[in-house]
Amino acid sequence: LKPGNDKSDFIIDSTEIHSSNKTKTHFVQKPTELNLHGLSEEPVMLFNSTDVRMRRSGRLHKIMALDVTDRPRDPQAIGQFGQPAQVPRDKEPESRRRWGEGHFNVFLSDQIPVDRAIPDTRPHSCSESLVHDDLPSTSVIFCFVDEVWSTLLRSVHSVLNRSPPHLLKEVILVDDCSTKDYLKEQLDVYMSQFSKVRIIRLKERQGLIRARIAGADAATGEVLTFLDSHVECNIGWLEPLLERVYLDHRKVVCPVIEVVNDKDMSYMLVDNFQRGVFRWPLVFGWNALPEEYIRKNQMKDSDPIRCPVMAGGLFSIDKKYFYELGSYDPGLDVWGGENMEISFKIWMCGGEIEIIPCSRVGHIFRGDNPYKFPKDRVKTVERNLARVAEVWLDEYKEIFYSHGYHHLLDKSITDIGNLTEQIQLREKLKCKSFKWYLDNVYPDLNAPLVKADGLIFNVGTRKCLIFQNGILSFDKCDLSNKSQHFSYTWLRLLRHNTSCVAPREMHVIMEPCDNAKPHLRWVHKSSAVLTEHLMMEGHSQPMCLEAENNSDGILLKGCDSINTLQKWQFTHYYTQ
Ligand code: UD2
Ligand code: MN
Repeated sequence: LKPGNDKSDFIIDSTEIHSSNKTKTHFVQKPTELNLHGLSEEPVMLFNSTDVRMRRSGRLHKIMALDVTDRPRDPQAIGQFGQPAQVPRDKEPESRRRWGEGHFNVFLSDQIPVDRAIPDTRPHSCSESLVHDDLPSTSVIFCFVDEVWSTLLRSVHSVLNRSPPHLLKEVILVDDCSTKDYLKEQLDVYMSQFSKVRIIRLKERQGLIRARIAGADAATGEVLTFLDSHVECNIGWLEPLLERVYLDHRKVVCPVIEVVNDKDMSYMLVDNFQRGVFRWPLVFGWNALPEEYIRKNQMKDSDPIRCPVMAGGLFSIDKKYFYELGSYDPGLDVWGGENMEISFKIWMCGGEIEIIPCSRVGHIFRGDNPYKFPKDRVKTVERNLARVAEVWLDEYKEIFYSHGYHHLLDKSITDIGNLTEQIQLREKLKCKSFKWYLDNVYPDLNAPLVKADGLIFNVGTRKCLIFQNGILSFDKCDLSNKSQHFSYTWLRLLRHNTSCVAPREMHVIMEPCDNAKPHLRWVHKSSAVLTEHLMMEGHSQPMCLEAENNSDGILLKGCDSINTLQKWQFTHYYTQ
């Protein structure tokens, strides 16, 4: 995660978090009186939702704006009320030196009270929202490896101080085999003052995915709430999440992730109406709901926002449902991709993902991972993503591989491990197709199945390519003739049904298509000079397909940018 140049522009890998320049001018509001009186008998549809299946019908009350830090012990402390903290001049070298301990301003974090107050950034209407009085309890699970002491403590305190006690079953700290001494005995001693906090220690480094599974296995609450170990839960954060799970156990809900600034540790609110999406190749990102959509649906800033994918770190899920879904793919290592996996799984197998604007949690976005990857970082993440693509993306996985991941198709380079169980799980759960997901959950993603298709027209001969009786040749163009239909795939194959155009000495033949075979790849439309050519990929001497003028044959010749016999056009192009 890489912070951008200024507060308003955070880049997370190619992910943007939009955050407003201004920190809110009014800070913590007085907590609304613990309001258990405004009970209503009417089962009101909450959060403007039209799609909830009521499970139970407890009584309703206002969200407990519980915040024992509202009147902090030390109002003058640095960073208090979520305000920006400043490193004194003479401490700058120390602050710089300690940056690497967490890839954020560890020096400042250590100065700021572990139970500081932060501004209540919820939309105004949230204080009026109602929740049921028989919500399920939750186990909050923090997985960590080598987390900075003060941020880990601040995360835990924010949960203990701002969660209604009867809803907080326990806080589980899963230590993913940290190497730091202070995370051992010292942490045990510190946490022993809180009866709800339990520490689980993994004997070997498992990575955050298997660490979360270990935490879930140990949890006794009805709902699992996963959090990163460098967060600050805001006022009233928990009830709106649990309310949604209560209304429908297949809703998986995320708080709005706000920004705890990595440089000055200020608490910054983010723009409304942001939803989690992905871009190719499965890169998580934020995307603002279109104004038009907000207007048409008369959305309030407190309404849940349906998300094609979740960011990954912070969410609540019904515990039984988590296991029904087969938890996470335990074959995912260390970090990355599990957010895609669980998101596709949830939507395609009958659930939903929402961001709940009345629930807000600050998170420190860090420019780098402050822990070591047991194996190469890039390779680990790529491998995780390939597992997800293989299990969930159906024919669309080609789009993923085409975005810089061709090498993952070569089994001799990357072993992505066994996927049998994951594939069986998908069958057992009778999950829908990725096409269904695209059509219904993320219709605005541009995901054509091929780059181009139709006839392949040769500019020089004005004829079209035809594959008939096992022979590739030319004929008069005829769109109704299926033998003239080809597609240019994401992996750059020239495909006709299951056969693909392949070079054979100075000619071409048709071979069974195989995405892992580089010799079947043709470069088309991606070179400035050879605009309409079909050039063999990966040759030092550029070789292009050329129509033989007299014989209707096809040759492989040295590329020539002006020779029209080497220029080819498909009927339809779906990408530039
Ligand atoms: C985001 C998610 C994160 C996770 C990740 C993709 C948010 C705010 N964060 O990246 O939760 O979904 O994308 O995988 O949505 N950890 C371990 N063992 C490890 C590595 C990490 O326990 O081997 C812990 C780590 O200490 C932290 C949590 O897992 O508490 C998430 O790691 P991160 O903060 O480095 O991930 P982040 O926020 O960059
Ligand atoms: Mn994080």
